Amino acid sequence: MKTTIILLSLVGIATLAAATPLACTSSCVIDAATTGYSTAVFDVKAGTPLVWRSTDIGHIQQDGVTGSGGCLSVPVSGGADSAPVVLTLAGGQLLGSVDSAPAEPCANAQALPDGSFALPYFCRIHATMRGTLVVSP
Ligand SMILES: [Cu+2]
Repeated sequence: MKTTIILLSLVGIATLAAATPLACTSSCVIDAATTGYSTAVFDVKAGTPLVWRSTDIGHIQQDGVTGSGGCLSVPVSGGADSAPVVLTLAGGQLLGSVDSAPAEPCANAQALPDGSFALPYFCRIHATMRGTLVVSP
């Protein structure tokens, strides 16, 4: 009984640690393939450049869960890296800039209690490819 409780406690700690990874602060890359993104939730520090890297064919990352428009539309050619994307926090909202273009508000972002923002995104070509960026201050 005691062993079971200890094991369950350890599993709980491991789960918590996995759910709160440190935010990426340099060389931030998300692999993109028709089978999906390399990580469903990617934590990135605001202001840190981020790229998608295709491991197979071309993809177009778009913020939101469907449709077009928003703060990000990021094409990547097969086997290449996308242009750098920078997400910033200003005026209580999340802003996105692709390839040094003027930053656009991310209307699809959701503010989290800790001051971070969660931004869902998907591939416009392959609708089953979905992920979420968590941008921390
Ligand atoms: Cu795709």
